[in-house]
Amino acid sequence: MITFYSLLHERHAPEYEFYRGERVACFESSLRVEYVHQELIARGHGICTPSSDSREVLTQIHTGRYLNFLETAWSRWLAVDPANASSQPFPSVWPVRTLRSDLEPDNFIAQLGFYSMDNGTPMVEGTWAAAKAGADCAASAAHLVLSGERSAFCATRPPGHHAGADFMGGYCFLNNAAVAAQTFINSGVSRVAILDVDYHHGNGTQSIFYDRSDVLFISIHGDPRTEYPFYLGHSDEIGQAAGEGFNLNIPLSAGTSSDIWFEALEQACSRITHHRAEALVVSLGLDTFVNDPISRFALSTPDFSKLGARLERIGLPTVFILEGGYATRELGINAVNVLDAFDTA
Ligand code: OKP
Ligand code: ZN
Repeated sequence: MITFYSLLHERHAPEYEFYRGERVACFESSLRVEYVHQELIARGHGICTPSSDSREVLTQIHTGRYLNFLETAWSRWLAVDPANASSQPFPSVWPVRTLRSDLEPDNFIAQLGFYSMDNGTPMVEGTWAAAKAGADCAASAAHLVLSGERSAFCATRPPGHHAGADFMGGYCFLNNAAVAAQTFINSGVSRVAILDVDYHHGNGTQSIFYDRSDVLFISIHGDPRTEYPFYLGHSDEIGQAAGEGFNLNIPLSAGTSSDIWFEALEQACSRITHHRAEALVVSLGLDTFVNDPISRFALSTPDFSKLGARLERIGLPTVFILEGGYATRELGINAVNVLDAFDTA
C-alpha cells in the first residue's frame, strides 16, 4: 500500500508529559513512526513524501484563529521570555462553563488553555511543522485514492482525532482524518465514512462533523465514563440538525475481549454500508493492542490482520491515518498487519 510519510514528524519531539502528577517521557514518541516506517520498508511498501498542500482544506476544518495560534505559538512563547526556548508550555487555566470562550485573551498561557482540552498535549518549536506535514500527508493520500488507487496509508504523527475545530488535546493538533474526509468531499464524493478504531474516542472528529450528513462518523472505543477523553463518546450522541443519525459511538468497557470488539466492528461495518458511503477514512489507532501501556482492550497482533481483511470487505476506496498506539516496538508489526491483510484480502 502506498504510504505517505514526512521526516518533519521528528521536529515534534517534546521531552515529557505529565502522568499521575509526575513528569514522564512522552508516550507519543518519534520512535513510534520510525518503527512503522521500518516495517513498511521491510515488507516492501512504497513510501512517498506528501504532494498536496493542506492549507486550504485546513481552513475548512479548523478556525482561522486556531490555525493562526498554532502556527505562531512558539514565537509568541519566546516573546514572553527568550529563556522559554528550552521549556515546554502547558496550559493551567481553561474557560469551563460560565467562563467566556468567545474572547481570546492576550496572555499566552491563557490562550493555550483557550485552545486546549487538556494539559496532556505538549508543544515544542517544531510542532506546527510536524502537524502540518501530517495534514499534508492526509490530503495527499485522499488525492491518490481519488485518482483511482484503492487505498493509501499515512504514517504520520502527532495524531489528530482529538483535535477539534478550535482546540488541541490528547497529543493532537490538526485533525488529519477530517482533512482526508473533507478532501474527498471537495472533490465531489457525496458520502464519506470515518471509522475510528483507536482505543480513545475521536472527540475532535465527532465534533467537526456532528451537524453534517455527508460525513458519517463511527467510533469504537473505551467507555468515556472511565477512559480518556471522558467528556464525549457516549452512545446517545447520534448527531444533530442535518447530522442527526450520522454519528455512531460504540463505547466498550475497559478490559473488553477481542471477540466483543470484533462484534462491535461488524456493527460499524454494516452502518457504513447502509450509509452508502463512497469512500472510507480509517482513524487507525493501534492502542487497542493487549500490551498497550495506556489502554485496556485486548487485541492481539494477528487480530490486526483480521481487522485489515474485514475493512477490505467493506469494498470502499480507503485512506488509513495513523492515530494512537503506544506499545512502540510492536506498533510497526501491528499497523502493517492491518495494511497487508487489506492489500491481500
Ligand atoms: C491519544 B490517542 C494525561 C495523559 C493521558 C490522554 C491519552 C491520549 C491518547 N496526562 N493522555 O487517542 O491515542
Ligand atoms: Zn488512542
